[in-house]
Amino acid sequence: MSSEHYTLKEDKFEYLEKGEGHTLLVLHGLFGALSNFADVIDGFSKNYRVIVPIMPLYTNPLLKTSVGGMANYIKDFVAYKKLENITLLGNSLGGHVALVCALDIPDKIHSMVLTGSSGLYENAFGGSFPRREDKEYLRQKIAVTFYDQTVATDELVDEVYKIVNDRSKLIRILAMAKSAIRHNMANDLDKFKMPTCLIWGKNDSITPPEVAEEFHKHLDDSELHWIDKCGHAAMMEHPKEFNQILNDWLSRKISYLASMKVTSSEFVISNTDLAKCPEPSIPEYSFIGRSNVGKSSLINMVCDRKKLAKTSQTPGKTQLINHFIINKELYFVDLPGYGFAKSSKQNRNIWSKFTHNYLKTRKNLLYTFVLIDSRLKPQKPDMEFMQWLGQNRIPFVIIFTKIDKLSSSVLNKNITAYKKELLKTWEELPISILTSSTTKYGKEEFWKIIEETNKSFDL
Ligand SMILES: Nc1nc2c(ncn2[C@@H]2O[C@H](COP(=O)(O)OP(=O)(O)OP(=O)(O)O)[C@@H](O)[C@H]2O)c(=O)[nH]1
Ligand SMILES: [Mg+2]
Repeated sequence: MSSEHYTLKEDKFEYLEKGEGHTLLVLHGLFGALSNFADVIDGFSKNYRVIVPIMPLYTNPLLKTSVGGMANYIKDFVAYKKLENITLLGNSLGGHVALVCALDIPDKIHSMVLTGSSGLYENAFGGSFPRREDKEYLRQKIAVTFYDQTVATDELVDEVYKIVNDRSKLIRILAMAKSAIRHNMANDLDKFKMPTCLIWGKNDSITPPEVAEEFHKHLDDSELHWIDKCGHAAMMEHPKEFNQILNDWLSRKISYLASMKVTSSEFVISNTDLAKCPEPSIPEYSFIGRSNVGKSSLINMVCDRKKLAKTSQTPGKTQLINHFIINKELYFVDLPGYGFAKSSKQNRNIWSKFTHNYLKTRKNLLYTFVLIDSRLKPQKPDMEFMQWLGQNRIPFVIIFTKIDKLSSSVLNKNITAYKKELLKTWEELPISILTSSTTKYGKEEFWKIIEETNKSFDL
C-alpha cells in the first residue's frame, strides 16, 4: 500500500478519495480494503475521481452485517457525497454490493465493473474456517485466492490473522459469508441495463469461470475479459493487465471523457460592441446570471484554470462581453451579471441593451448557461430573464451554483422548490445541472452537454 493512501473520516463514513473526473466508486471485499486496490487507485486517479469507501464490516451491528446492510451504507454514502453518474467497481463481496446498489439506485449508476464478484455462486471462504491459532494453515487458505501463491504475502496473512483472531470480527465475517449466499442475484440479472465489464481470473477457484459466464449470459450489456494465470483478485495479481482492460473499456464507454480535456484556454477580446466579437465560425456558449452567482468561477473550474476569467467577492466584476477560446474549437463568453444593485440605472440599461442584442443575434451561440445560486429561493429577475429567453427562442441550460455551501437535504429541497416554481410558467423543465466551483462537482455533466451540443453545430 502506498503511503499516500490515507482515508478521510466524515459523518459516519470513512473513505479514500483521489483525483478528478468521472467517478469510480471502488467496493472492496472482505479483506484488505485499500491495499488490494493500490494499483487501481494510483493508475486511475490521474484521470478519474477514485473513491474507496471503507465498508463497516466489523463495526455495524451484527444484524446489519449483511450484503443488504453494506449496500444501504454505500447508498447513504452516495447521497452524502452527492455522487452521480458513477462507475461501480466491485471485487468479490464488493461486486455483490455493487449489484444490489445498481438495482436500487440505477439513476445514479453509469456502469459497473465486476471482478470475482459474488452474488451468484461462491466457494465460501467462511465455510470451514481456519483454526485460528494456525498461521500456516491460514496462509494456505488465503493462497487459494491467488493463482500465484506468493501473492499471499506475510503482510496479507498477518492482516487476515489479526481479523480472524478477533472474535467479534470473525462472527461478522461468517455473517457476511452467510448473507452473500442467501442474497442470491440470479433472478435479478435481467434487470440490469447499464454497461458492465466483467474482468475475471481464469483460475479463480472462489468464484470460478462459470460464474463469470453466467453473469455475461444474463446481463444485457456486458463484456467479459479473462486474465490468464490469475485467481480471485485480478486487480492484485495482475494489476497492469487489469488496469489496461479497465482503461480501454472505460474510454470506450465514456466517450465524452477524451474530449473533456481542456488543453488550451485563452482570453480573446472584451467589448460591448457586437461587431467587434470574434468571427462566429465555431460553437459558442455564454454564461449569464445575477452578479456574484459564480459565472467567472465556473468558467475557470471547467477549464481547470484559476485566473482565466476574473472573479471577485465584489459583485459587478465582469462588465464586458468577454470571449475565451477553448481548445481552439469553441468560445466561452463571460457576460456581466444582471441585478447588480449598486450599478446605476443608466448602466443597467446599457447592460441589458448589449447583452440582449448579443443573445438575440449571435449566430454561433448554441446554449446560454443561466446560473442560479442554489442557496436562494426563486428570484424574480432570474424568472423574468428566462421568460425573455424563452420568448426569443434562445436555448438555455440552468446551472445551479455553489452547491458545496449546502447540505444535500437542503439542496434537494431548494432544487425541488425551484423546479416547482418553473413549472408554473414552463410546460417542460429546461435542462439543469448542479455545480460547485470549489469541489468541481458537475464538471463532467457540463462537458457532456457541450460535447453533445457541439455535434449539432452546422453553420
Ligand atoms: N463556495 C463557493 N464559492 C463560489 C463558487 N462559485 C463562486 N464562488 C465565489 O463567489 C464569488 C463570486 O464569484 P464570481 O465567479 O466572480 O461571480 P460572477 O458571477 O462572475 O460575478 P460578476 O462578474 O460580478 O457578475 C467569489 O468570491 C467566488 O469565490 C462555488 O461554487 N462555491
Ligand atoms: Mg464575473
